[in-house]
Amino acid sequence: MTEIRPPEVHYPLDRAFALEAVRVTEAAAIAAFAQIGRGNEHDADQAAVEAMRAAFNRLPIEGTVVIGEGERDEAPMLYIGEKVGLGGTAVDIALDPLEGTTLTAKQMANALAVMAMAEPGTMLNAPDTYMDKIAIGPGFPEGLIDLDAEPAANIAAIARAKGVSPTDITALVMDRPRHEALIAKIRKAGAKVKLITDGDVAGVIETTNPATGVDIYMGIGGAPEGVLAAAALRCVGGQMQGRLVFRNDDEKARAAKWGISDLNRKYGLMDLVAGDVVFSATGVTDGAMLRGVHRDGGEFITTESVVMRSATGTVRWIRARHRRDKSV
Ligand code: VTB
Repeated sequence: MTEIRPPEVHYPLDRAFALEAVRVTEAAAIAAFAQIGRGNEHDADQAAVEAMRAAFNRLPIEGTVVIGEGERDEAPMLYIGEKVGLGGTAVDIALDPLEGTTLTAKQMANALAVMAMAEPGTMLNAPDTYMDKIAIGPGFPEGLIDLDAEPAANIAAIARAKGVSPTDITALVMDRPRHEALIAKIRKAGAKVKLITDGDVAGVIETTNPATGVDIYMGIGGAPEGVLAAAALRCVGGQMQGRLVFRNDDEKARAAKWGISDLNRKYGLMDLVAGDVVFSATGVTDGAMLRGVHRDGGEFITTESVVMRSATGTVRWIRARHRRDKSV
């Protein structure tokens, strides 16, 4: 007699946790809400970190933080290597409970709570250094842009691919003295520059949304933020390259500690996040992509989040109404 077996069930982790993921970033964003506009970056960050950690610890995962708040000796919570969750499916986690602490403290646009969960061992264990990044949204021929090409060449390539003039192209760059030459080159190439003060995870994601008018992200931001942005692009589509930038030998030693041997390596999107991944972001302050946390009426708090899966490319926007008198 043939044995009857149930069909093999392949239930990938990012499918199982796509809707759980949003609770984690919602919790961090709601906790940061009370700190919006209060000029206190430390308290804003701490509130988000504590809430995010508590939310992770309610999930049936065996999570390992690979991109976190810092190394164990400098971050009391959600440090790199910390284990979170109730136990269950093994996942690696990249997180930034408050991407834009200054934006939150000053009540400026685009602060987010973000995190990505991926199959173990598939996200770059980026040290807390800088990363030179270039990114574009989906729909372009593979290999269109190159981190090592001149800005004018990248701008010309994207203009050609879009069938427009370089003068119609907008590049998003962080407003930093280190980008003076880059900004000048972009403008010389004819393109416009949109400057942001912080929050380059949201900045990279802007390239994927035609409504923002941003065609390309360029410049040096945080390396951990680079991995988080890559997780989003893996889901929504797009191209990205990055290379770690070190300011001193101590930073190089940190990279070595996380197993990076080629310090000059140019990472492609799949090198930054190789496995199936789920990415979730909740708006803290109102922004280009997401509305921030608001208190609508006396007892409700509203949040807006986006959750994406790389396996299917599904992008879900989730607007939630939370009762203030009940826990998240
Ligand atoms: C960025 C940005 C962050 O740090 O990666 C940036 O996304 C890089 O560092 O929001 P510098 O501030 O030194 O340029 C933030 O602005 C702050 O963490």
